[in-house]
Amino acid sequence: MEISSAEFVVGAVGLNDMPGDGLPEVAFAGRSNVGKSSLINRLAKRRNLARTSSTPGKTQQLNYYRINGCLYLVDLPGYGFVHGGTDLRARLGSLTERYLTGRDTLQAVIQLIDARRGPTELDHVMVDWLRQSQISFLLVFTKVDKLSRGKEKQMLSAVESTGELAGTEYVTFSAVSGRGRVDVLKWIQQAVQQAGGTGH
Ligand SMILES: Nc1nc2c(ncn2[C@@H]2O[C@H](COP(=O)(O)OP(=O)(O)OP(=O)(O)O)[C@@H](O)[C@H]2O)c(=O)[nH]1
Ligand SMILES: [Mg+2]
Repeated sequence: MEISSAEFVVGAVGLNDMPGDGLPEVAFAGRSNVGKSSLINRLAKRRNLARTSSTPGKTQQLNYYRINGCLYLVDLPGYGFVHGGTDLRARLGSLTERYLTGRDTLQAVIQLIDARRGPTELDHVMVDWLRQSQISFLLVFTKVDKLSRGKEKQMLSAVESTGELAGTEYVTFSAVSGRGRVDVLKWIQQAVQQAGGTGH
């Protein structure tokens, strides 16, 4: 899949703001500052489609981007920074939680993890929850340009060996070099096709 058109549609602050046209949606989840907006920009080859910031917690609404007129990429608010509390629900924010549990058109989730830190406790909670909810998901390890190949291997083999995330599909990605971009796009296309859309 190649992205030929990408446009911002709405920054949803409530369920009623979300599009009602039934197009399939792929959502981007992960802690604040992990690189969700940067990934969307890189996929679309657009520098400023999604707003990025070095200040964590910048994206506080669900930002919808229509891709090729046939699907939405949804940039979710980052978790773990602005929202306090101990449970996932509280830390995700209630709108995101309601979106993830109740949105019929949500087809798949791209779960971002900072490659330098590896998965956090909350990342594990998210993945457990995605599995339980039977939502198809892809792990994307971001900012791999900031890691030596050796450190990267170490992190990935730790992930592979520690049970919970072993065997999970993943892509290593850099918004700086574009590494992993094609693989993420392929995965999105597949996810949308399985859902009955075309991705073209
Ligand atoms: N070196 C490097 N920096 C990155 C990469 N991806 C994102 N960044 C930087 O990390 C910071 C946060 O990126 P964003 O894309 O805004 O992160 P976000 O997940 O959308 O953050 P919130 O909207 O706050 O949840 C920015 O300064 C980006 O330039 C990457 O792959 N490599
Ligand atoms: Mg963002």
